[in-house]
Amino acid sequence: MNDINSSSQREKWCGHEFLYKFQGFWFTQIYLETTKRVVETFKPLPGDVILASFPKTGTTWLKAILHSIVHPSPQHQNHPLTLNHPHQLIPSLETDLYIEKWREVGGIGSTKTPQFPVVKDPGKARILSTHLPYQILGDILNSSDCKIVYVTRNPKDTLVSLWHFLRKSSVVEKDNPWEVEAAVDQFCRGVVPFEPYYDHVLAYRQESLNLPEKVYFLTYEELKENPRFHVRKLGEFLGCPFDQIEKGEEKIDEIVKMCSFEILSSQQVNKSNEVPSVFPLPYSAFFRKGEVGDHKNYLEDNMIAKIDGVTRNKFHGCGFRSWASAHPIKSPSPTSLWFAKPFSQH
Ligand code: PAP
Repeated sequence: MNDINSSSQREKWCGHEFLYKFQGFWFTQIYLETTKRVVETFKPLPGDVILASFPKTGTTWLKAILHSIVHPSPQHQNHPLTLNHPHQLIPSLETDLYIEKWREVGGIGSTKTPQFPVVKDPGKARILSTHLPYQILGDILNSSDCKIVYVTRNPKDTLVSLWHFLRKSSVVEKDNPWEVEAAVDQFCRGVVPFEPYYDHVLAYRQESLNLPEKVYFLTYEELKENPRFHVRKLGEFLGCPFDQIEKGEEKIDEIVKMCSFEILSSQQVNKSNEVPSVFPLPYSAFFRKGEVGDHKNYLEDNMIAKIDGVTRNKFHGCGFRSWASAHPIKSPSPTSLWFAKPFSQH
């Protein structure tokens, strides 16, 4: 294993934490190690479904939806989503598999290979999630006939969600809180774990335009606005079309309802204070408000203007119009043409 302190550019983040740069993206120390290990050894299986996202953009919600589509369940007490947190049903590549599982066989430096989940039912896809950017994982994902679902979210709501989440964790120390001004500044500079956010989004977006049959790209806001549409389209995309099953329309309604914030966040398992993984936060921390536009309650006007400026510059012409206030743009970014199609192209 490389000596990360000498091999990577590093920058102070919050508390006593440093971030390390790897292939253009920032990681905490443990995620730097695990990311390198993923790059060295991970091979998706044909038929795998990889849920990719920047943190706090809708991962938990999509986990619930994808699991429900691939493993349809009758609506009763023993529904998997009443017994398990969505993160228990769909493991994260870099956290659950490459940190947790490797720990079981002696740590990430161990040469022993841990047991990763296998496809138990040959008729069903294996679903894994990742926060790793396409710039790092793309060649690996393209080496197999797997499918990718990518979800993203308004950067301001993403940042506010992340800020709340991390302030609950031991990463942020009580005597050295992560102030919102610092969070905005770091987000805009692209120095937050798994950042730059904008590069993360744009690369998956580009790939979804190049290979729409391989990459399904959607936003949190679109999913809020029309969950039925996306559940139906995701069913088609994953080879589980609802029009070919009995009572398909009712099934869509059931999935939308079961995976809604109101129903999921009220499940006992999702209110639990149990800490599920190496990440020092309980299951309940993955459900906060689940609203669009909550940043307005936390960000001052100047902070909103600062993020909007970066968003306009990076996403100009990409179809994210509602994510930054209207403002004349002097120099359109060269990525302008990438987002000519609306998101819901599928
Ligand atoms: P992760 O990347 O750490 O897994 P992720 O699930 O992407 O986190 O993001 C959590 C956000 O999704 C929270 O947003 P908030 O802080 O703005 O409230 C969480 O409340 C929201 N969320 C979780 N489940 C749902 C759901 N079923 N519907 C809508 N939003 C949800």
